[in-house]
Amino acid sequence: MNYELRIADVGAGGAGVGVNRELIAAARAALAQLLPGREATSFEPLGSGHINDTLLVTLAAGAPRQVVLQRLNRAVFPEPEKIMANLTVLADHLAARLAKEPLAGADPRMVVRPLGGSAGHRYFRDPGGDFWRLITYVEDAVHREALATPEAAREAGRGLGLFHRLTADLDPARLADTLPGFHVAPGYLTAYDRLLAESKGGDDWPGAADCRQIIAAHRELAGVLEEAAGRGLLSPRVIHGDPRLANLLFDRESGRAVALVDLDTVKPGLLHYDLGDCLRSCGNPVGDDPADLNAVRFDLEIGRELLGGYLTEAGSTLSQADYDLIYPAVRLLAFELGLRFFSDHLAGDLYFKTARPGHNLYRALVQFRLLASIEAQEGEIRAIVAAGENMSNRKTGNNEQ
Ligand code: GN1
Repeated sequence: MNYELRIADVGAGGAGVGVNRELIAAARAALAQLLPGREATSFEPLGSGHINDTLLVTLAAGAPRQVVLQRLNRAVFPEPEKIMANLTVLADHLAARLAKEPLAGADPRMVVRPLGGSAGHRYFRDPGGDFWRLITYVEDAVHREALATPEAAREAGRGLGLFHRLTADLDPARLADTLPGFHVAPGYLTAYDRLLAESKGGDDWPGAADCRQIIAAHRELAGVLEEAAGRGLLSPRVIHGDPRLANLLFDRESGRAVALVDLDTVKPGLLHYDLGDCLRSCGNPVGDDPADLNAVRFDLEIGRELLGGYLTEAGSTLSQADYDLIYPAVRLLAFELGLRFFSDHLAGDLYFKTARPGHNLYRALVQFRLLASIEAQEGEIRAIVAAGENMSNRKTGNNEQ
């Protein structure tokens, strides 16, 4: 099955040891369908996604010179047509907003569009049933392994805030739910319970008992956002769904936030899943897959700057309940991702790509360390949120709350 191919095995330009020739050949065939007549000079692996296979394609001549070609993981995204429709709705909306306020701090490169094919058919299904699509490559932009300076952390937050602010007037009902159940945390708990009952053996590995114990102690946390939504405190908005550090792009020269990429999970959802995930991911300076588990922690300085940057863009769209739920959301998102990794370990590593046996178990332990660090600093994180709320209210003149 094609999903066993690892993008990391693919050499730039299709040459060299470890080249995954099958992927390159399939990519060439897809490109010929999507951009007939355009020759590719190289295919290079792009990004560090755990789900899709992503290639940066350089074309021999003409414009654009570089495009992103992706083979979607059909086990995760069984209805790719919905994703393509969402991408177009989002790109059109962002382009219209940017045209209305060209000087508002947003970069035109944030509009990532489906390319190739003809309208309505901007994808290609290969003979094996895999789904390929082409999208805009965001030029002169880089992603960061870590947020090493306060400015970088602020920009990361501003990037997500911009996305939320500019989509605040896009009716979420215009977007399809590309991945039902995604980021509905109680569902992950139900799936976990089922896997544990079926027990395929992954629950006796070193570290697995710790995971089970942590999950047992946090069961009540899973419902925190859905319950708030049930009480009418939160309502669906347009969310990105995966605003981890690797999906934020910064201008190569100025370091300003340029775009949020990996838009397959854009859908109607609760904003706090985004904000919690961004804080969780960016706030851990050693990343989601560090060499040393003991180095994992939530960094308050990054959290403060990131939230500050976020609020400069999106603060005016937040209610009192939104602010109150920021700390629970950061805590939840570290827990949720740990639960998802551990569940995939129990299932036999079916969902997230892995580099070695036990990889998903290790990733789960990383998130649970992060969870512990977040909980140990609850008072400090709540104080950062309160300070951000005051600052934002002062700026918008909203002092009643
Ligand atoms: C997956 O595709 P990628 O690697 O950006 C996952 C996210 C997780 C992330 C953890 C559709 O994202 O939810 O937070 O791995 N995406 C999906 O690294 O499940």
